[in-house]
Amino acid sequence: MTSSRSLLALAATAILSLGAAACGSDDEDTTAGASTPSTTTEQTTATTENGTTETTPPADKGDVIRVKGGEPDGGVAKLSLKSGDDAKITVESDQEANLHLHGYDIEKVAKPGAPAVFEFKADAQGIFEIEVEDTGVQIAGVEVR
Ligand SMILES: [Cu+2]
Repeated sequence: MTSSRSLLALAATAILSLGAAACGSDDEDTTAGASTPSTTTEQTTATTENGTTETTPPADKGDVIRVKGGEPDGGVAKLSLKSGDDAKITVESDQEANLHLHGYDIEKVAKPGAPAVFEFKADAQGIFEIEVEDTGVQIAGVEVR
C-alpha cells in the first residue's frame, strides 16, 4: 500500500514538472505573437451599450452585433473603422440569417451558435450597411474614414 502511494506521488511529481516545463516554453512563444494593434476602445463601448449579461471577452471577435428575431438587438449598430484597418465584425443571430455587407460586398450566413464573421481590409471609405439579405433589414452601418 505504502509503496504504491509513493509511486503515485512520484508519478504526480514527474507529471507536474513536465507540465511546468511545457508552460514555460509556451509562454515565450505566446509573448512573441501577442502584440495586437490597439483597436479595442470602441468595442468596449458597444458591449456596454447593449447591456447584456454575456461576459464573453470581445477581444478576438472584433465588433460584435447581436441579431434577435431578424432585428438588430438594441438598434442598428454604428461601427466606425479607420481606412486601412483589418476589420473584424462578428454577427451573432438567434436564427439563421443571410447577411450582406454592402460596398465590400461580402455575404455570410449566421446561425444560432455559429456567428458570421466578416473579416476584410477596410480600404474603401464611406458608410456601408450590413443587412439581413432575406428581409432587407439593416443591422449595422459601418463607417470607414
Ligand atoms: Cu444586401
